[in-house]
Order: sequence, then structure tokens, then C-alpha cells
Amino acid sequence: MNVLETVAATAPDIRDGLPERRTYADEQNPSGDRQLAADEYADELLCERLLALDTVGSYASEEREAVVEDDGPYHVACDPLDGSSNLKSNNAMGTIVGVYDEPLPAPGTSLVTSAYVLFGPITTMVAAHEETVTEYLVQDGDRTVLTEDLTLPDDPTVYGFGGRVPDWPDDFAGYAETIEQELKLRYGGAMIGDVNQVLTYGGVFAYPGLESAPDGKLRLQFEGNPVAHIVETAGGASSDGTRSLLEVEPTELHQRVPVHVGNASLIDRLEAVLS
Ligand code: P6P
Repeated sequence: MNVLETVAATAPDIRDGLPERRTYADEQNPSGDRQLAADEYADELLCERLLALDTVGSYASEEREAVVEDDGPYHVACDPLDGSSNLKSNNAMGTIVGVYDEPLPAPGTSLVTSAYVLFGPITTMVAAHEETVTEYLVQDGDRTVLTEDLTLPDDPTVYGFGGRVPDWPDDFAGYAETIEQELKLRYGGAMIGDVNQVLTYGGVFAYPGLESAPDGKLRLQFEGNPVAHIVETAGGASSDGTRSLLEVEPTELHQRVPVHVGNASLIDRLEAVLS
């Protein structure tokens, strides 16, 4: 089995384990987010099963302070349950995985494969590998191709911007005002659910730098890089405000980064206004 087959095979176990794991554990993750029992469960399953692969040389996750070292050529960064705060409200969430060919923290340009599993009405996987994006139906842990060579629609339709409006810097707030006149709001509180809408309908997702948190909320290794890899491979663009997320210099495992992904035209307009 390879990494994506293992992540798909683990998806039913994670999803079936959600109902009785909606409570908060006593811990916080290294980024200071409150940890759900479901976060810990998903992380344990994925860590064990991915490190069992001969090709995986290390495993890191949002839920763990340090990298778990093993032997193998690829290094996996994982957000085991992105959007787990949606569990209480029964909204979309899922797993993000990035497979790097350099030890972590690594630049997004060293990503070999990126994918997310989306627990929506159905369970799907969207994966970027070898210059193309494929969408799969995941049933009983097996994958069936739904869409080959997935690309963003040319005409954008939706947008979703995280953070509180009063906390947006003026330049981003000005950009948001223009986008709000043009597109429909789709923001669900789990990045992969919102990004999946952008991939399906065209548009832009952002969790920008905030006045209170200039680097924003999302983590480069586990969220920004893999999603940027997927969106750019699907013909879109990503930015931290000035450059592709894949070009952002990694400084530490849990570093945060402003995340903007979507149609290239919309990302170009964003970069033009962000000082
Ligand atoms: P907020 C989920 O906790 C997450 O990391 C992303 O999946 C999502 O885009 C963002 O945080 C939601 O943050 O501030 O809207 O709750």
C-alpha cells in the first residue's frame, strides 16, 4: 500500500469513530487549539499505519509537538482531522496529508503528493500527484475515480474568508469588499470543505493575516502547503500575500501562514492590493 491508499483505507475507521469522540480531551495541540478525542484518535491511527509503510521515513501532525522519525524516503505531514470543531455542529471536516521528499519542516516545492479526505454527505479524496488532480469516491476504504484531471472552473463563483471582519487588515478588507460584490459567500469553518467548493465552483478561499495574528491561523506544513499544491496543480494559484505558498521558507514545524488559494485572476488581484 502507498500513502494515499493507506489514508483512504483509514478514512472509514476515522469517520466511524467520530460519534463517540465529540468531547474535548484535556490537551491542547502544539498550536494551542483545543484537542478533541477525535483529533487524538485520528492522529494515532494515521501515525501507526503510515509509519508501518517502508516508504515513510517520518510522520508529523498538527496534533504532535515533534516529528516521529523512522526510516524511508518520504516525510508525511498530516492534519488528521481538519475542521474538527465542526464535529459538534455536524458539518464537513476531514484529513489533510502532504508527502514531502525532504525532512520536515520542508518547502512546499518538495511535495510529491498532497491529498485531503472530505467527510461530507459522501466521503471523497482529492489528490495531487504527478502534475494532475484526481477526485475519488472513498467507500469501505477503497477508492473509485470520480473525476480525472480536475481543474478549477474558469469563471469563479464562490468565496470564503476566515477570521473576524474587524480583525482584517485594511488592505484585505478592501479586497474582500470587492469580492463580496462579485461572488457568493461559502464559508463552513473547515478549510477543506471550503477549498472543495472553490475547486468545484471556482473562486477563492482565504484565511488571511489578521491584525491580532499577522501570520493568520493555518499551518504551513499541514494545511497551507498541501492545499496550495492541490489548487495550483488544478490550474489555480496560492499566495501568502506576496508569493506562492509553496515558495514560503519553512522555519519551524508548526509555523502559521496567511493562506489564500483559488483562481489565479483572484489571487493576482489579492497580491496587487496587499502591501
Ligand atoms: P475559524 C479548522 O479549525 C481550521 O484550522 C480550518 O480548517 C478552518 O479554515 C479554520 O480553522 C476555521 O477557523 O476561525 O473560522 O473557526
